[in-house]
Amino acid sequence: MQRYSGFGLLKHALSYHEQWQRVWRNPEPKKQYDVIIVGGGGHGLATAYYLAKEHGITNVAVIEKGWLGGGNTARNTTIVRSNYLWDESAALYEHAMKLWEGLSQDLNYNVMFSQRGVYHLCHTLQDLRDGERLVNANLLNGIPNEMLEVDQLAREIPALNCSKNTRYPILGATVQRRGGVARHDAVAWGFARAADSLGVDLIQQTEVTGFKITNGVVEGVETTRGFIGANTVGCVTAGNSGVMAGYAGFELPVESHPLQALVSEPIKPVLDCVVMSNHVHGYCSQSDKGDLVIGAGIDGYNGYGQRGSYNIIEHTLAAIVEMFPTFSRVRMNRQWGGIVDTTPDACPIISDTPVKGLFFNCGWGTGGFKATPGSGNVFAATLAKREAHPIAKPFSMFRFHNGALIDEHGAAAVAH
Ligand code: FAD
Ligand code: PYC
Repeated sequence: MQRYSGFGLLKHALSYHEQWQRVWRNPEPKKQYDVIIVGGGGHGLATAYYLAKEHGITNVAVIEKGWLGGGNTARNTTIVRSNYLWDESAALYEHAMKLWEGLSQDLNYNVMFSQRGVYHLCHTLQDLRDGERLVNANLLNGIPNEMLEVDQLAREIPALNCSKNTRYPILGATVQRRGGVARHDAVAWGFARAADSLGVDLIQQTEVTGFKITNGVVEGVETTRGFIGANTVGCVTAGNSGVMAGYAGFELPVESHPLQALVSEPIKPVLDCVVMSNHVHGYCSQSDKGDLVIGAGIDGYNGYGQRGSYNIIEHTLAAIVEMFPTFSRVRMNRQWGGIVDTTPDACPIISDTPVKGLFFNCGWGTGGFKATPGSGNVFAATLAKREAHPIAKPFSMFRFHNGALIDEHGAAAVAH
């Protein structure tokens, strides 16, 4: 992998970009690969990277219909945490958290992972009980999490309105101090660069339009640039996963919904952590540029448009102003939407399928960014061995046949 010295950076800065080397190649697709990954978001790119790095499988293509990271990966609000309730999901997200903690070094690329703490506010007695249950469940799994009383919370987050004179006064909070944020597009770029340097072909502007399946076995993908063969195909297409399953002739229990976010004009540092409230329903952090990064729940309707409705923005901002009254005078700069694929138990699908050799990694809904390295890591092992990685095993799509659901609607934190 290419490494730049300080002098190298200076030279490139003074060359006005003209002599900058491409960070990854732009190869023509080969006729046949050992593995094809459909979808060049963070999860697809991480899968390709770990296939090459940990399993020595380098004859791999990532096929992306747009540009790398242009889906939910670069549209999300970058919250990373591993405080999930059930053992299966706690293991999955904690696996990811441990990878995040060494990711910049591993990729030799600064993904700006900042463990600034993620707070979940409690506004009712039930919130407090749920919070305590979550903290205890996490501690049993060796995942540090804490319960805070409101006085302590007010000291830690001065901008938060902890007075009793609000519609739903804050009574306490949980805090996962190892949680935080990362720079989303740097995550895509870091994985892309590292995978490319190990020999993975990153094929952009190429849409997969179907699968070639003979006698129930996948043989490759039909694309807008023709057929590309592979006996192992991993589909990592987030909000488009239902469509992709349709191409393969089966149904997935996923619904595609818009999920919106917005950022404000940049302001001076005022919030050095992530604050989420399920109850008034909004969350906020502050980016290194100074923007307030804000979001809430999904738009209730199904759709594939990367936008959303005004009423969600209105409710979200009402919640933010209730939590942080001083933000009422801050102007919003931008709003956008992504398409998230939600499942009935708010947990992902990392699974083989009724088609031999075809695997799906999807259903991350509103919360897959935090899982990116862990998801790629266990999916790569699943593809390489053609057998579910132990952490991935509970997330089989067939749990919706046998009823072994893992209900994480509470810990998913963002309503859906
Ligand atoms: P994507 O990044 O969407 O990648 C899928 C790729 O597949 C896309 O690039 C797409 O173009 C490509 N594709 C689709 N169909 C085809 C095809 N036919 N052929 C070729 N390519 C195809 N998660 C968190 O953990 N924390 C958060 O704070 C958070 N906030 C969010 C806020 C918003 C507004 C949104 C929308 C999501 C948020 N999420 C969050 C969820 C998170 O963004 C996703 O779960 C995660 O990024 C999914 O990554 P991915 O790589 O699976 O999908
Ligand atoms: O999963 O933590 C999360 C999250 C926050 C915002 C959107 N998803």
